[in-house]
Amino acid sequence: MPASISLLEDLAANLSPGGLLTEAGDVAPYCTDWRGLFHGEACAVMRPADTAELARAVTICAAHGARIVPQGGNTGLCGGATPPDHGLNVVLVLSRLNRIVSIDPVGQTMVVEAGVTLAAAQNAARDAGLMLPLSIAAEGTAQIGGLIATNAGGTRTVRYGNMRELTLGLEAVTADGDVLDLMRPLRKDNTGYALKHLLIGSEGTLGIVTRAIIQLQPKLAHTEVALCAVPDAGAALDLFAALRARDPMAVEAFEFMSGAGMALTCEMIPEVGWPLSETPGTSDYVLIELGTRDPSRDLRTLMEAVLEDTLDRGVVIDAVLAESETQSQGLWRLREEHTEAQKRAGASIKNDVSVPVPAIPELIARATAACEALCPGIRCVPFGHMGDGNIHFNLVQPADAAGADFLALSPSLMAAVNDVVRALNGSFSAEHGVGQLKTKMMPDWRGGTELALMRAIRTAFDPASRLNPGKVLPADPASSPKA
Ligand code: 2HG
Ligand code: ZN
Repeated sequence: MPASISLLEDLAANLSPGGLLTEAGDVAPYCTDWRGLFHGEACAVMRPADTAELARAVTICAAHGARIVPQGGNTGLCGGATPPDHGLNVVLVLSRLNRIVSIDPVGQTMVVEAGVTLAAAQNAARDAGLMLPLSIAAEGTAQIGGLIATNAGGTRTVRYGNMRELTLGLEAVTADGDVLDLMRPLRKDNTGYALKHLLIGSEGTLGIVTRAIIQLQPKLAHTEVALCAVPDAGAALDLFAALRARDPMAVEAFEFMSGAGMALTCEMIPEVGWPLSETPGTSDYVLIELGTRDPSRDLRTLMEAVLEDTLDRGVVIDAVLAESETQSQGLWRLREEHTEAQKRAGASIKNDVSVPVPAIPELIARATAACEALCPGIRCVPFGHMGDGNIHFNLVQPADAAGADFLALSPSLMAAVNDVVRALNGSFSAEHGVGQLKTKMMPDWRGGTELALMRAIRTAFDPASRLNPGKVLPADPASSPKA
């Protein structure tokens, strides 16, 4: 829908220089997602410089009936930051809200604006002798506001929790342009409903996160990183149990990678290097990071003891321990490049699912069999956060198939995986959110009272559904369609 001149004039008059993009060529990059799967339309991109300016812009959009699509680093995988392909949409980019406001070394907290990248926030914490314990592959681009809006997880959730657990307070702008100040740096605050927790993970449908107080941790004194070859996912689970039995607090990350995923990563991105003697893909793999804050603690002995025991029992086939920071990074790269490698291999379907941790081997076995039956030649690449029960059960097109033909199978392949997930008491979206990719699945998985309450909450925050329209909740058949 074309924007009325007065909307753009009002926005231009209220945003500081460089704060409004209206040329089609400037707007276009903000109307598609990182994977190029979703495409939408917007009449403009707003880039406010601070909360006050952002709130003014939101008020103007409300007055003109324009819908707002907040966008952080645009690294999401469910189309949550891409505007719809119809209606009067404005993309709201937060990258100019990029200040690290303060760090409290005693409370070990950081006040940060929403547009700061995760890497910049991590570096600032590190410079202060602290640690921001959230790690994701896209941390150089992903922004704090988006991470809160999607309740991001990543590779350290097993030890520190998701973004929800790290967010002490936040500030958000509501659909009407009011500033909701929840910036309370408190670990204890039982004063009514926890609005902060409603906003976290709401994917920009309840408010736009503009600032936050993040709980930091003391810096690690040292870490040990190992890559292990294991016969299968069951053995990986056994290894996880063995590590946790020795010291649950030492496990900073425990990441599973199937042989197929590792082989694909080494094939698509050969510069990752391969540290084991076996050919990549011969077995499954686990990346372990142990960490301690005690400089005198000998983690190497702990790691070696667990590996010795599991090698003896045939739970681990082979292992390599990093001897330097560079080698640690090299081993991590084998894990972090999985997503990029799958992108390069052609069309892929993402199933970001979770099940109770002990059910992971069964999930992988049953879902693999179901997908192979539906699509011979399909490449199942389950990998991810085994310690959290969160597996990215991704599906890559057969090498000789057309991408479009493969994507046409998406509904049946996703249903096959999700049938297994449901049977195992899991979730169809563990980490990446619902976005626009999975709204249709909500009635089936979160129906009845749960969905009705979610709709009521959405209406309470944003009665006209103007914040991030078409995300999280499917259109309500009971109400008339909105603009
Ligand atoms: C990761 O764990 C991300 O690396 C992306 O959540 C996973 O590509 C994916 O599906
Ligand atoms: Zn993940």
